[in-house]
Amino acid sequence: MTTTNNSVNIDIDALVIGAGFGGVHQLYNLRNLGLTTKIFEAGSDFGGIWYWNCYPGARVDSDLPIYQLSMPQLYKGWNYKEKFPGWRELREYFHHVDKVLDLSKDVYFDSRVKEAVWDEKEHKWTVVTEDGKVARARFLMLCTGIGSKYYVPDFKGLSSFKGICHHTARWPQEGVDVKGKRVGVIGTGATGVQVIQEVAPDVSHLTVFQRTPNMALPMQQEQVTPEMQEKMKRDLYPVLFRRCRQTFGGFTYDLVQDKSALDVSPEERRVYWETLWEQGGFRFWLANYGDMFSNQKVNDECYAFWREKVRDRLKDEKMKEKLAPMVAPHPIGCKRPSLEQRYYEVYNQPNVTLVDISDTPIEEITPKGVKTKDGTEYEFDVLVLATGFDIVTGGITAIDVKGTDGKAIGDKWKTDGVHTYIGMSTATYPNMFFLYGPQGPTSFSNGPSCAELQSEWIVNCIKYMLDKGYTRIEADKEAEKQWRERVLSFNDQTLFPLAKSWYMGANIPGKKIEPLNFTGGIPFYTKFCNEVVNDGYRGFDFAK
Ligand code: NA7
Repeated sequence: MTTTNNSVNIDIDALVIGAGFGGVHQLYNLRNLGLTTKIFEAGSDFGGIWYWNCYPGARVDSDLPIYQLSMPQLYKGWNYKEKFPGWRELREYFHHVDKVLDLSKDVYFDSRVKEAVWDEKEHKWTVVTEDGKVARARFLMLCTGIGSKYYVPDFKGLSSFKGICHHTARWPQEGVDVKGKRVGVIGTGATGVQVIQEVAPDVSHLTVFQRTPNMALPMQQEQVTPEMQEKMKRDLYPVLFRRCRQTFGGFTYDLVQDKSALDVSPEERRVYWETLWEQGGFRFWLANYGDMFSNQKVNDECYAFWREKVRDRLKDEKMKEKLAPMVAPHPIGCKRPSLEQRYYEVYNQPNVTLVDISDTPIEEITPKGVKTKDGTEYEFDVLVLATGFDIVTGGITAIDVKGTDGKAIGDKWKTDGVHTYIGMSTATYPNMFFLYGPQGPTSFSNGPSCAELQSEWIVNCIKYMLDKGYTRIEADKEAEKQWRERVLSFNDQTLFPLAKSWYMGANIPGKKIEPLNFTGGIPFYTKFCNEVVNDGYRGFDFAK
């Protein structure tokens, strides 16, 4: 229920929603432009996704050092403990950012925005939170991230469950003791894989409900020392952060674009793939031959390699077929792979059951646990819903954002499909920008790389407006139509449409099936955005 909060009623230059990477970058840089800027953040602390996702095993899939902002004043005073840091470290990182950039004074926490309405007369947004805070602002920045709206399937009887049940994105901040408990996990996406491998050593029995096997890749986690990082900071960090702007996914490694996997001998391919496997992380995905994403034959070869590696680690023949089937359920790499550390060994444990719900779907949740269509009831003390998010668009459409025609953005995109101009702006919603959102290079990217480059573009655009005395900017309808066509045509040349994935909006019943990301990679995207600027912000209309 909405309560009023008359103590906060502000008139400012820019209102940022969200205090994750994108939000803090915006706050700092807009303030540096001389704009009065505030953040409304739904959580009680910084971190965005890392505030909410404190489930067992939550950690990032980007490797050292690139999962941080590239500002020297930040990285100089910061060292991670692990190559792939977990949620606790990431929260500490955000506290470091807060301290160095002096952010807290401009952030309202526990402030979930419910609506934003454009005022055409004043060229301003009025933004209201659930607890009644009001901000009037010239510019509105939606830094809501890709995973701020979690998704719970409409399971019959869910509320009847008598044990402990949480979605991973609403895991209690104080944690849940799973030691010696009977635990069920529904979902084997990136999150499910992390939970499963983390809790497996502690529970009395683990039951995994899998609909589609995750084509998980080896993380190759390492502990890292401050000495190692200090040395890298001197010699390498600037180069590595620059490199992130030059690669398809904003990582330090890149797809092989100059040849097909089929141009080289099977032996050369094998050697390359073994190297990627050993180096770990997303390399088998985003440093592979680029035509893995467009050529079915290449994709089949990649899958065969992956399947052999996984099957080698499993003892039971039935488990091999469930987790790494002979026939791939979808092209490898076209659903988000998880990075795993000991995931497959979990299924060699005698106290682990894998229920294939593509064969026997979940019928209902009962007071004791989960009942499947074949009548079996699995009993639990703890039930984990690792069922994902209304991803990429959900954080934006959850807010009742009304533009020049008074239509809510969610309704508009639902009917017409997602329309944006260069993934940062949309027609009829003037002076509103979003980053790390739809139709950008978002979901194949290292988060901070993508957020930073979009944030910088937006800040430069606002600087341009201030210099020219403009108070209004709006994306042109024809320009955004063309950008949508570009997004669709890039995607049509890939195998992504063949997978029922959240990249295509296919994980949420009723959501329009369409590519939510630009699949042309960061260098192409950046070049296009720069051309827009060089052509005097082609595709945008300005007014005073
Ligand atoms: P994902 O990748 O969307 O995974 C959700 C999982 O839940 C996936 O295994 C789904 O099976 C399963 N699921 C979804 N709905 C149901 C129903 N109704 N019944 C049974 N199982 C279901 O979300 P994650 O949280 O793992 O990852 C999200 C991303 O956020 C992550 O990749 C990062 O980039 C950030 P399916 O595969 O659809 O058959």
